[in-house]
Amino acid sequence: MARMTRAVADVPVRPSARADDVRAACAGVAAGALTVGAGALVAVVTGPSSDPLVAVGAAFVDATPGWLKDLAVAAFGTADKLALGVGQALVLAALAATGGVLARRRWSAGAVLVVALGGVAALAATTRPDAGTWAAAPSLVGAAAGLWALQALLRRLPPGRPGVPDAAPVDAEHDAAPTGRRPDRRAFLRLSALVASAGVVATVAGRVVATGQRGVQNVRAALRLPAPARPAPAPPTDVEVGVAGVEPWATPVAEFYRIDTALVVPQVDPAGWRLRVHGLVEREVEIGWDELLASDLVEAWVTLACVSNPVGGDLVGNQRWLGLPVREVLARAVPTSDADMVLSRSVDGFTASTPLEALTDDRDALLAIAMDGEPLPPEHGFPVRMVVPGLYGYVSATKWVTELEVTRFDRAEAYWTVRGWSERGPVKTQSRLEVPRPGDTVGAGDVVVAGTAWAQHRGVERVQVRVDDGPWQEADLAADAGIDTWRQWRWTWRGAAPGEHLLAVRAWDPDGPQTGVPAGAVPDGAAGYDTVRVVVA
Ligand SMILES: Nc1nc2c(c(=O)[nH]1)N[C@H]1C(S)=C(S)[C@@H](COP(=O)(O)O)O[C@H]1N2
Ligand SMILES: [Mo]
Repeated sequence: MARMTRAVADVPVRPSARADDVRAACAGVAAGALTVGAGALVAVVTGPSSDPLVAVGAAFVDATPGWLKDLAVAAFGTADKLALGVGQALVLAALAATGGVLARRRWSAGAVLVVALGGVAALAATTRPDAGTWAAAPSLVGAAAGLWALQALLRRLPPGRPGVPDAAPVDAEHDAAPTGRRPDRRAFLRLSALVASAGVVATVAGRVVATGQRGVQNVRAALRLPAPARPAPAPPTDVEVGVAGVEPWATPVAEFYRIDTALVVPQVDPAGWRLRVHGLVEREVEIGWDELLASDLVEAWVTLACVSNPVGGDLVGNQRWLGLPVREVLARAVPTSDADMVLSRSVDGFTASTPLEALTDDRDALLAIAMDGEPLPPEHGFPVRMVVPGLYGYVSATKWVTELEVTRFDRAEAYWTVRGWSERGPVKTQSRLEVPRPGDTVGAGDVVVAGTAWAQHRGVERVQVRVDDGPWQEADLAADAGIDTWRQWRWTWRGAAPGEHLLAVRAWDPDGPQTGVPAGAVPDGAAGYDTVRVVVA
């Protein structure tokens, strides 16, 4: 017994003090969960973007340097929002645990941390582009609830623990005879778990109610779309090459890639939607939803691509869009002769810089209200978004759009330009090898190779395939549905010999073949040949 006491005394912090710290950390995490939950409940009244977690996350997204965001997209792809949420939860849990430990030693230290965090969240919420008058309320109420819970829990820390490390002589007896305190510990843990669960339930309930209540799902479901004044021509019947494993020519809406900075999908009621056109114009123009619906709408197939799409990647999709040509709204506003750019802005503060010319020439640049004959899904920009053939989404495809500022490239910068991406983003001519897939083993003899190529608003003229260091060979193109959409291709590899081979593909637009020089996505889109390594058995 004496030897044991000796051994324990060599440790600078008494085990009992350490156990108290662990409990205080638990109290901190539980109080943290309650903070978040209370915030989420208040946000039911004050709006989803005022939810402390959402507001801090959104501010973080906007403040993240471009390279880090690119890294996140590269690592997590379209799951980047989930990754952010998990990261946020871990950081918050660590801070909350620290707050608990601090507060046990010195209440004011823990309290300062809680108040500081609440203040940061309140600041983030009030500075969001769509912040309402009461945006700070969820964070402040949350912080108050957290303080209250933390104090209540720390008061119930099991007794008989002086607490401060080394403050008391080690009392092995004390730890060796816990029988009397066990119920206290249990009660404390039970209470902590209860507070934590209340926080989690409140968070989930708050989020669900907030989105459901403000949700535009019902409005969207009841909408009747007008018939297009100019319907899209039906795509040619042989627009697909008929090879299993090639992506469908028309991307199903449910599978259409989604990229945006919005942590909660903006819920925009069409009844209140307005588009304001201002800046370098002879007269400001405003147009509402009813007026938009009453206009002559046109329909067009357009392939939309993300600048972050890696070579061979799937951040690209083709759909039939219905909308009002942007040039008609601009024609009413009459841009002045010195204007060369339109900065479109969304409800949540995203901006894109589109060359004025791309919005006034004869291409189908649309204020789109539908894809695949249905109102836009909320995550794709309901009720109105832009779609501009030939340009990456980040400089053209503003979702939840409410503002067009006619301006100049030397006068204004868009969301991604500030973060290191090019101010202009014409889509690079690209081709993708979809069959066979990397690592596939194929039988010797004739092997079907197929995929998709795009060169929006220029048109895919040829596609060629190369095996190892052999010559480029001409692939067959599927039917042409216009220069704004992608085009499928196939090629039969005759007499494929056993062994490992590297297939490469390249597309041609009217200016020649796409570049084979590899480039990463930053600053203006990935380049290089898509290659696939296969084994011929
Ligand atoms: N409001 C808003 N619009 C936006 C974005 C955004 O972050 N916010 N991202 C753009 C980018 S980078 C792309 S690639 C397209 C993607 O459109 P989708 O999600 O409908 O496929 O939306 C564009 N429009
Ligand atoms: Mo994008």
